[in-house]
Amino acid sequence: MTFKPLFSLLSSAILGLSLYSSCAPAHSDHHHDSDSQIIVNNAQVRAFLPASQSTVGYLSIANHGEKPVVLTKASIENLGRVEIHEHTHVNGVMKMQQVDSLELKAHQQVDFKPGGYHLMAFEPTVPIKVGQELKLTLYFNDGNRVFTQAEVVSLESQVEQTSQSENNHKHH
Ligand SMILES: [Cu+2]
Repeated sequence: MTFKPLFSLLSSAILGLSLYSSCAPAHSDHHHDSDSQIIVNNAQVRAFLPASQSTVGYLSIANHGEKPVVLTKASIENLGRVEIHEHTHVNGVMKMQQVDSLELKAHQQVDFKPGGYHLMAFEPTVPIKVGQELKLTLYFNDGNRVFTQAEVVSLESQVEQTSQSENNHKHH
């Protein structure tokens, strides 16, 4: 029978394919395990306003994996301290508070945006300027780390982008 050799041929072809596909995504980081499927997009940090001790950062994180992941920490190049914050409504008043971790369920995406989750950054070690790209690292509780580049934007361009997306929402 030709079944056996055909089968082994087939399985080695499948093996070759899956090896190929696991290598195919262009990961800039080779430390994390190959089954990590966390995609970070649109990272931006606002330049510090005059006399301000803190600034804010936004991004979107998507977990394309089959398992939940827990974000525990973020860091940004040239910024001494970064916290993960959320906004909550307490008796009609919007407040923000630091969170220790943020779980993303399988196939869940979380957008950090005004009025929701956001990063707060403090203590710049060197002045940061509009147009710069700063390395942003996200740390997960399984030891996984994901890197992205965050663009430093001005308050003006951030407000513009935000009001644009709010306008888009109104038309939906
Ligand atoms: Cu905050």
